[in-house]
Amino acid sequence: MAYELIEVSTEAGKVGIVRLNRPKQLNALNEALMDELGAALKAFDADEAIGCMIVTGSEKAFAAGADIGAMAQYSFADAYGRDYITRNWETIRSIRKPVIAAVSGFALGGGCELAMMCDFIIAADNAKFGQPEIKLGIIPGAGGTQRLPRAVGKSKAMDMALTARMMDAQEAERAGLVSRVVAVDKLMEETLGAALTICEFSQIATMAAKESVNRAFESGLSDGVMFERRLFHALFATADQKEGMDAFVNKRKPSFKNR
Ligand code: CO8
Repeated sequence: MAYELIEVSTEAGKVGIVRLNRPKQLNALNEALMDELGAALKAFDADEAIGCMIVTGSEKAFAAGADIGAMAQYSFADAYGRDYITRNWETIRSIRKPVIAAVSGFALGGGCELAMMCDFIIAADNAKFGQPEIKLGIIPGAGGTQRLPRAVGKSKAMDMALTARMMDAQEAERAGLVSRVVAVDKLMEETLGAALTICEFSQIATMAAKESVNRAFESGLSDGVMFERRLFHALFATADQKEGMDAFVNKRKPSFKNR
């Protein structure tokens, strides 16, 4: 598929990279871009050689939100009845391999929500996160009122959703929204390092780890722990578990085959 609004590349044949590419609109997210993003991530997910994906933007903007110009004249019938805007936003949640958001600059509204739909966020020191939808007479529509409180707690999430203030990278790290903050010129190097590390492990195990951590947000503790236990048990049926433990016992580097 030829892409117009994203750039797609790979690193070392193992890491799939999607760069949002609407620079004049600060990577505002429209239907066509979300279709392309979903298609690219699904293609990487289906490619056995790819072990991890990165979604990133430009230095100035990861994404400044859903495309306000496109939405401005939508009616309720367009938004709800015809499912404009929301139709293709959840594709990223169906991706089974790890997806890292590398965020530089603005991650606002749908941009912040997109970053939160990734498995973890590595932020450049110039990153700014926010849910400013209230200024437009709407509220977040892609998980901002749900994933943000789970990440940073009710008080900060309310503060951001109700006052529209932005959170800088340092505050986002303190609050638990992002896993690391790095200098802006080191963002891709650091994120690729994390992605390549993930690629060294068994894909089956990394998918199971992702699925199990995500389950923590969908279930009570006992159910979540039982879900984890079952996946843990299941991994003893893989060749990669034998390989990983044999390599440790024999003091050698493991070579996982995703089997
Ligand atoms: N949509 C469309 N165009 C945008 C957007 C956007 N979200 N953000 C910026 N742009 C455009 C500007 O219109 C401008 O275009 P032009 O040059 O043609 O005038 C260009 O990008 C550059 O923007 P600025 O001149 O404003 O740049 P500044 O550096 O002065 O400001 C800001 C940068 C602070 C990011 C500012 O552009 C801004 O506030 N943008 C809007 C942020 C916002 O409100 N985001 C939330 C949008 S609503 C949303 O995301 C709802 C998500 C629901 C998803 C539901 C799916 C399930």
